[in-house]
Amino acid sequence: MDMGLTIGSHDLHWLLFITIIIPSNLSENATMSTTSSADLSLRLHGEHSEVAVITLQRAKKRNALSDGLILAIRDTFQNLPASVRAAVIDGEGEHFCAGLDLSELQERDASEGIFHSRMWHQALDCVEKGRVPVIAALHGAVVGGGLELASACHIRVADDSTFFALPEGTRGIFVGGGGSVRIPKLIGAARMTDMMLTGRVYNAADGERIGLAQYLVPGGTALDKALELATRIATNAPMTNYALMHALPRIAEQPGDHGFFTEALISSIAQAAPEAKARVRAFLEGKAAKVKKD
Ligand code: 1HE
Repeated sequence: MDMGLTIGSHDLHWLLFITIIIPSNLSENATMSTTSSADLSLRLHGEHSEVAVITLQRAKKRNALSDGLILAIRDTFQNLPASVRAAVIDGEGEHFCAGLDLSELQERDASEGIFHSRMWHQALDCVEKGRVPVIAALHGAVVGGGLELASACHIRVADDSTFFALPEGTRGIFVGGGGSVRIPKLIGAARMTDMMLTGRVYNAADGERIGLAQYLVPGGTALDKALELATRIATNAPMTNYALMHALPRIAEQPGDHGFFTEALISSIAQAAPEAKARVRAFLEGKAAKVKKD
């Protein structure tokens, strides 16, 4: 049993008391508000409440990730309402996230340090390997654990105020929230090593160029773009989204021959779904959208 997965959670569950209020006359693109802890909110968007927007709300501390906030992220992604088919995560104020709450950084012995890191791993795993695709809407600082959180998402949209850094190197510590696994997959180990050794900061354009974000948008529009993408993703067949989140990353790490076989299995499961058959039939009958040049 990995005790680190539950450390400290018993006294922090109050942080995520979510009340969902369902208006009877929900119109298209309406926002369904929910309330939660002071540090995290969850709101539902769309005609069928199919998009969840999860907002870090510690602007005074630049959305620094306290243990309570990390556990609230875990609990929120584990307990998304059944209607939700895609999610967006953003941050209130001028920055997405300043990383680990350094005021909580304590002297830990090695085993306590492992448990703390494993708590982050479990929480961010709930983002990456949860039920629905997650889009990070980025602005301002995306640093340290903030970049680790963003890298657990499936798509990153950066507005032009965004900057990326891994100040762990200069603080005498190391990434502990899964960054050493996820960030090299985005930008390569050499670039991550440079960021940590030298404190290099990437601006939004360079961040997008090297792969820290897939979309670069004008200042103040990252949430709009993320919502647009999430709304579109929510219309995909659920099995396709599931395969992309759970099968593709595993296939990419398998030896080629194993990957081909896993691909054959998951593609046969996806195409056997009645929804997939209906979508293909709709195209053949001229009732579905063609692929268009942008
Ligand atoms: C914080 C934190 C924090 C701000 N923990 N309190 N992360 C870092 O090393 C980044 C540290 N933060 C910064 O470099 C800057 O704060 C920012 C570039 C993000 C924003 O600058 P600015 O000028 O807008 O804000 P500020 O005045 O520096 O901060 C406002 C308040 O937030 C201030 O507290 P106040 O009581 O004086 O108002 C700051 O102390 C507080 N604050 N960032 C705690 N991170 C799983 S391992 C992950 C390891 C890491 O993430 S290490 C990297 C940590």
